[in-house]
Amino acid sequence: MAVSEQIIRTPSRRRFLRSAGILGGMAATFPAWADAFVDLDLPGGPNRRELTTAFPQKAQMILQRTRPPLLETPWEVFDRGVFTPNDQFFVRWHWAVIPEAVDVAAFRLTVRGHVNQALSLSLADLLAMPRVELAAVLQCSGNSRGFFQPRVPGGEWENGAMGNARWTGVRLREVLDRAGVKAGAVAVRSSGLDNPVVAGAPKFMKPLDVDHACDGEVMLAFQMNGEQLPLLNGFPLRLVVPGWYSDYWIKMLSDIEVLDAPDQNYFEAIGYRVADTPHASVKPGETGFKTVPVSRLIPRSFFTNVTNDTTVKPGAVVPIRGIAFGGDCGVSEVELSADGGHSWQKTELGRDEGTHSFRQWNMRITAPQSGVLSLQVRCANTKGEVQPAEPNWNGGGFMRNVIERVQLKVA
Ligand SMILES: Nc1nc2c(c(=O)[nH]1)N[C@H]1C(S)=C(S)[C@@H](COP(=O)(O)O)O[C@H]1N2
Ligand SMILES: [Mo]
Repeated sequence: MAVSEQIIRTPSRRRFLRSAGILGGMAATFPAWADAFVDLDLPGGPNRRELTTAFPQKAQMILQRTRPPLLETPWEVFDRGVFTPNDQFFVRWHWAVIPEAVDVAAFRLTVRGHVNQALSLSLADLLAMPRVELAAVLQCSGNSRGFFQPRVPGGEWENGAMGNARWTGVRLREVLDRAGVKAGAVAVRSSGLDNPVVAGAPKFMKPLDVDHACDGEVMLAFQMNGEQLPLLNGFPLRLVVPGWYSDYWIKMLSDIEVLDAPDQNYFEAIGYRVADTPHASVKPGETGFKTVPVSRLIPRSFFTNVTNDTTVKPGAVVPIRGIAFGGDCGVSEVELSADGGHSWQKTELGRDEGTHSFRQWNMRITAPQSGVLSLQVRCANTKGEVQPAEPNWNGGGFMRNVIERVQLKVA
């Protein structure tokens, strides 16, 4: 019980300022970011990244950028379980004006626009409403961008711009019902406490269709894995949009505007759009295609306990495991191929934590007597969508979901 007390009581504003103070002290602490380094093994490099513990409420993370912070989850974390710990959950912000502390007593969420009654809700108001909880994968649409060839600009992530958490909060639908959405409303646009660094630059915001916003799954979450949200993951409140890419999951959510016309802001009308083609794929240099906003997740699966650096003994029986997710629906099956994709064997699936969660998969494979053990893994979701054998390509580096491969040495 007492989530409300927990949120209101801890951390105190003073303690929070202290723990979050490092954000303000960035310039002063530079260049002492690194505790260690990691090699991301991306095509075309550069591959060396610093590992840092310099960010508040975060354990060791891969430093992709300092300001605004872009922190990737080290890959080993995904082998430890299907829930990604808060202190190693990835971080991505568009603009660098991010509050270093949020006063939970003064915090208000406004709900306005095409509604009968504009609202200004405190955290206590929200905490008094009925709660929902579900597990869901949060994945940046640019996750794995560093593998795009030819290379595209943007955060050169390996595969760690994703995570899975159990989210607790209140339904967006209930909040909208309180305000009373007027007839003719088409979209619900959310934004947070962060701001652009220069005047005239667009604030980060994203809309959902009214029907989607009211589907009963879209949630205003104040807890992640049973704890309050880390500041960098959106404390005190964030939107959770199960089955959709994370650009819709607005952090430090402070404003909800109901629109009576399609949203024309930059991040919907211009940014975060992809070709309306299979796998959002185009040819490098291609123009003139129709675009649509990045939206629902598509299936992916990964190896977590073996990499291209793994060596196995000749003839050994090797346990192979990983994680998968279905996208905007559940995982139907995860299959492994040890013969270049000619034949596929079903892996054993771990516990089902819910439609939108990571799911673990397991398999035992016998290594050959010499050479290499080449493996591929693919996920099919409950809609029958399967990962493609060929990587997609687009200029934004969005929506990669090609079948993953590893090559183990036998020696
Ligand atoms: N307020 C706010 N919310 C935001 C963003 C942002 O820049 N500002 N970035 C979005 C994008 S593109 C991603 S990938 C996720 C990252 O969430 P995380 O930092 O909790 O991993 O936040 C989303 N929500
Ligand atoms: Mo993102």
